[in-house]
Amino acid sequence: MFGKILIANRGEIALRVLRACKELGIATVAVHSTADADAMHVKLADESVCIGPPAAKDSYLNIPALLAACEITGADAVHPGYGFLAENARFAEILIDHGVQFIGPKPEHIRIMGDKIEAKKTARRLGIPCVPGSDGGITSDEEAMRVASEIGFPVLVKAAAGGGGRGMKVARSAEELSAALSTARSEARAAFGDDAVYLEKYLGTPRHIEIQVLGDGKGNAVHLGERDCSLQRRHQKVWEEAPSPIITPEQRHRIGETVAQAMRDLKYLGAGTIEFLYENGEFYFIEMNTRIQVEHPVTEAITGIDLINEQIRVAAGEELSIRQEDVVLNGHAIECRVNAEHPRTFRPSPGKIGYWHVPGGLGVRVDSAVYQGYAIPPYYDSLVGKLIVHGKTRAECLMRLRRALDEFVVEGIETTLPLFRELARNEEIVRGAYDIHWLEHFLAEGEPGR
Ligand code: MV4
Repeated sequence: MFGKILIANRGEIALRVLRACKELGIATVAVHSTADADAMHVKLADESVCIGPPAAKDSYLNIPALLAACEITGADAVHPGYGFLAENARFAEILIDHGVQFIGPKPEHIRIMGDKIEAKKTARRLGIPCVPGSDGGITSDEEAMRVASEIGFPVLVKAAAGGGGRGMKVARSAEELSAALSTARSEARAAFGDDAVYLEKYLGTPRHIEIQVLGDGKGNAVHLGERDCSLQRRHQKVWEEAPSPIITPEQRHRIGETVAQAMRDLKYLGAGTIEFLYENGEFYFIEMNTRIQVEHPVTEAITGIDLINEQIRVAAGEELSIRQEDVVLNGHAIECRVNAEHPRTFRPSPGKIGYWHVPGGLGVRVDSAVYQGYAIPPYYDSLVGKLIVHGKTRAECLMRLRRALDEFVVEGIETTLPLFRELARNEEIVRGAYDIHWLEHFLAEGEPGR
């Protein structure tokens, strides 16, 4: 097992990793920018190293500074959290070349899944159902037209280097296809320096459902059920829940087994998420994330499995603590991402937190790295905390969520808490009747001029 782990991140996920390290008896190193000198992860770590100025590109993304911090402190592994360098295959390789373990998947798997065309080819080869579309990249208008007439309009042009909603263009008819291709291509070239694109059937009203997996890199892998992350705004998840209110145990078993077997065949190492769109009873693979995700606590709540602990242990060469037959899904969990933003306009609201009171009690977890009197810096994402609520049934979970939201007090900054108080009481949300467009429609309804 590792003796000392450097946590190459900040905020609540840095704390989450710290806690797992402490429970494993592993020493911790925090790194921070000059803007984060008084951040909670710095206070709670055994040691800390300042790695640069506020801008992430000069600090949390600064690979030479992180390598130096490993060298100075004698850390033998790095946990990247999510975001920043978590899905940078080159970073993983560089660490390994310097004798430092990367707590995450093998670099080759990070690289494959980072290229959405390669990811889809790999998924298809492994027997995972995919959205109908081109077999690889599209190299001409004629090829695009041929694929589109096979699958039918509307179609979606996606950038190979994209993901998370960047670099997509819909073509509703043959007339729109050529323009969609060239726009997607030039946007992708500008944004990613790579203009490779591919084509998919456009699904109109799907849900976003993702499966959590864990692998030991030696051919053992398990799935931990799904999360429904359909409630998003501008490709930012807002509310996530597990299990999905619309998936049957049979569907869960079938897609879960397919995905787990694929990860065994790949000899996947660490935590991963396979993202699907779900429409009319069918799952369609879109992307794979090779990192721990923000919403991992809902899976922890219903499985009782400590995902960060598993990530660390398998990275150190140990076996998974669980076999598939030991995985039992228990009750229902919902996570709300509480952001320092105006609850309707989503304008960022950094600044000093006044009164801070978090809810507690049975089935309530708050993952946060802020504290009363802490000034949220304007340089990073606006997440101030995640409220995760667990209950025996979805109804109990929703009741507990309403109670917990009413207990939560944050003064001094604006937060999205009022939005969650509305959502937790909304009749369609309570029924589980929502798709990937529901939240944006809901938010647009109160807007003037609509
Ligand atoms: C799609 C789609 C419809 N059809 N692919 C957006 C983010 C990226 N991960 C994939 N995305 C989508 N891919 C096909 N073939 C609709 C979306 C999409 C979306 C997906 C998940 C959650 C929210 C979304 C919001 C808008 C569009």
